[in-house]
Amino acid sequence: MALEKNSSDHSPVYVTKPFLPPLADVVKYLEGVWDCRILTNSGPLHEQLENELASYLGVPYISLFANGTLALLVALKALRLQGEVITTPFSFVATSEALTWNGLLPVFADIQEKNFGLNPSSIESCITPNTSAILAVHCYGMPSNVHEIQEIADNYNLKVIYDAAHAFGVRCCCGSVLLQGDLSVLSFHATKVFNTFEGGAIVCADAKTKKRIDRLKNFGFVDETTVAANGINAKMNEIQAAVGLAQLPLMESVITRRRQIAEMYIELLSDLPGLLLPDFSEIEQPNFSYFPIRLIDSAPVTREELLSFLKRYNIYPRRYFYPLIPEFRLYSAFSGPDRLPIARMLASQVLCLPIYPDLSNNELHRVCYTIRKCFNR
Ligand code: T4K
Repeated sequence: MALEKNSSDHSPVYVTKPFLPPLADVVKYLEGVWDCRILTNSGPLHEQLENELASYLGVPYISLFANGTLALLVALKALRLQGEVITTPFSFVATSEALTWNGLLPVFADIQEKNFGLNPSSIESCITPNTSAILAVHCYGMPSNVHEIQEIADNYNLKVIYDAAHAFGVRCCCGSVLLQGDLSVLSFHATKVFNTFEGGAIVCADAKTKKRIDRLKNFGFVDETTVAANGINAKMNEIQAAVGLAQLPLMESVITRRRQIAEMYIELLSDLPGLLLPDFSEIEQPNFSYFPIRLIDSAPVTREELLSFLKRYNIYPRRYFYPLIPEFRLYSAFSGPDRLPIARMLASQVLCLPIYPDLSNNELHRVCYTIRKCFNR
């Protein structure tokens, strides 16, 4: 593919732009809401979206939430965890915040270059008698080392929770990646592959667990007069569900367009020295939620130099995830980044390039042309 220089367009290109279904499709659902006046508390659209998502994702049970962070909070609560939880330093801060809000101690293990996920041997070295669980992230939608992690969990009697905020629709060798571990948590935030403006979900394997999760997200109510657990209000409302229902039928085309963009980036950037591109080839069904490139030592420019250069041309990639969570002052007491060499290296190298269905080929060429210009190529 020949790289086209498009100098006439200077409009901003952000790391992502939310996908939206046709407004008329959302309005059709909203007319029903206006008629029946059930706005929230497990209304008909909420129930319909749960059913349609379970079937689309190929999972047995799913509970919808107001956002992914509340879903994470409730997932950890539902498992009645205590003490220490081994987790990744290389994630959005919400992953650790969900632990500390539950009174749990995050213990940061190192990650690996291959999939940006927790390194099983580093997990093992962090286990103490107080460890109750592993909270791993399928970073950028790349499946974690699910078999090794489960083996460790089984050996030490630990629960496994996957923060699958980036992993909507991803399938690994054993089917949906959301079936791994005890619970998986999704985010449907505006910036995600599938969005309900704000939103999230917990995937679980059995009806009893779903019931517990559903009670926890509704203040712990069992019935009108009984509160059985220290719950919270984390329910998804009917407007969010309407957006989700209108969007779900379009997901195949959304992911296909994301794939095309990823393939074009690979074609247009793969010859640049010191620039490593993400490898989706071993993932059964990737979702291309992010496009993380890495600038290693042999690149002619640093990550920061490339970032400033692109910004001058109105292109705004993001350093997901920099700084590492334990480098935030709030978390520095938990564990020093000195025992996290790979995480620290990756946090200094990664730049997530714009990837979203509405990114035009012209915009993509502009991004690649500007990167090449910064590389003097
Ligand atoms: N676990 C993981 C691993 C996560 O990545 C996240 C969220 C969570 C848990 C928590 O899930 P939620 O509670 O959020 O459901 C964004 C998102 O706010 C956050 O959801 C996401 N991870 C994180 C990786 O990225 P920011 O601070 O980068 O967002 P922001 O506002 O700078 O948006 C990025 C770009 O997207 C903007 O430059 C423009 C574009 N944008 C954004 C929004 C919100 C739009 O065009 N329209 C919009 O409405 O955190």
